[in-house]
Amino acid sequence: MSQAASLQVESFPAGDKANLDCRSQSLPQARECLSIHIGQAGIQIGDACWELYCLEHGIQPDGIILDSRVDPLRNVKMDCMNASFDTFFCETRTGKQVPRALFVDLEPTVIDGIRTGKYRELFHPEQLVSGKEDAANNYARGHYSVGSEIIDLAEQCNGLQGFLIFRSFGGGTGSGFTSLLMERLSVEYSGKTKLEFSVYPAPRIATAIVEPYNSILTTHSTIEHSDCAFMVDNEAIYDICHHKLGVERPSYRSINRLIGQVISSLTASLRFEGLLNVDLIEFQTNLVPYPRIHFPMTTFAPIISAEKAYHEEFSVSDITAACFEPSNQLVKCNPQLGKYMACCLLYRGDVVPKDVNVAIATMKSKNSVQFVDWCPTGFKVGISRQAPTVVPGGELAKVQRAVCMLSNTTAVVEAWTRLNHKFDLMYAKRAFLHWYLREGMEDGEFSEAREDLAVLEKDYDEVGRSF
Ligand SMILES: Nc1nc2c(ncn2[C@@H]2O[C@H](COP(=O)(O)OP(=O)(O)OP(=O)(O)O)[C@@H](O)[C@H]2O)c(=O)[nH]1
Ligand SMILES: [Mg+2]
Repeated sequence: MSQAASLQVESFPAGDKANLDCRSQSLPQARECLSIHIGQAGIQIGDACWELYCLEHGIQPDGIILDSRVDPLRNVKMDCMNASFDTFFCETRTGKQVPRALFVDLEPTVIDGIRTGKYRELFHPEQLVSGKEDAANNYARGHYSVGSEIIDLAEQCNGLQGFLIFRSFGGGTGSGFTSLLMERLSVEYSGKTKLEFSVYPAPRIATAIVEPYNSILTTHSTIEHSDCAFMVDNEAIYDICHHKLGVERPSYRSINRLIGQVISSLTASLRFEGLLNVDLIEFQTNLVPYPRIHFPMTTFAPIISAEKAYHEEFSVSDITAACFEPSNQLVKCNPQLGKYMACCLLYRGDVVPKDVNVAIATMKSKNSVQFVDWCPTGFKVGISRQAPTVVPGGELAKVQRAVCMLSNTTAVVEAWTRLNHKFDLMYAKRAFLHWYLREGMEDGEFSEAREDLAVLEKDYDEVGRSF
């Protein structure tokens, strides 16, 4: 339950374990991304993401690419020439596609779900790393060979671009283990981009009362190691699934499928080629004006259930406008209370630049979209030709076009303020603190982390202030 404070991440020795030889077959400058899925939330979201990536690229659960010439049952429209998915998958000598991914947990049950699930043959067993049950009770004793597995994956790349890290802020593993791993990655792979997809705790779905502690401790220790963190707030997504997709009591499965869809849009530019394809890494450069102000808000549209979609058509203007509606946000906060520093729109599917320009001009003319004084009212746009794919049997409708907006707005400070307040209520009474102290943490680490978060609130306040 507490932060995995003293867990060791094995340092990364130059290991050359006999492994798959799956270097990118194509160009020498291939820009591979390694995904690391940590703890229950990270792993289950990973499951949803890789399922969708496979469907999008026509890869079967056993890693073999469906070929329309030999397989008339193929229902995925995939344009092989436009796919550059070797950034996310590596091909073995036998022609099997293996995700460039690592799943890590301190206990085995969640990863066992992957080991026995539909996609069990997709992953190499060494990519699924879990601690032994007996070690799970005492994180301090945990010692895993995660480091060497990362080296193996990195060695299979021609030009490693960076890491995508998936985890929850609230879980012990998601917070504690990730902090340690990010530190190590900064040392061993300095200069490589590290992007995070982090689940922000939601009171209605939170499983542990100590989540505010874990969240603040991990934010403090990772803030200087992470280049950009996309927060997904379970409460916001729960509401989207409930209100927009008509799911009465959304499960993690529904929530994760929606998150998967959003992450697929974010990473589409890295996995498909295209003229107006702007790299996620390039977006991130535009999104982060100061190193610490790196928590963009994510919005997705259209979010519509399969039943309703038959009656509705969504134009580029419709979906662009929907990105400015709070009900489409993946984090609960009121953008009207803040100012934008940067705004990126990632379209996919049947979208032409002319329509995008019109839609953006309309949004700019509205008073509700306010930018900070020091930043031009710039929108950065990317278009990926590949329309979204949906998981068969899922709630989300198949649409011709979709957009994901990443905006760095000072309004997200609301999410931090909320969390800080929850931390303060417990910390004032020193509630649950003994669990952490028993693991070897010190009281000072709590006050230091909390002070850092207070500074973060001030930072946001400052960047939003007029000259
Ligand atoms: N979106 C989403 N959130 C999840 C999922 N599983 C857990 N969470 C959230 O993650 C937080 C709990 O952290 P976990 O990821 O379960 O914990 P962990 O990283 O495995 O760490 P331990 O405490 O060591 O088990 C809570 O806020 C949960 O609501 C999931 O599949 N999807
Ligand atoms: Mg867990």
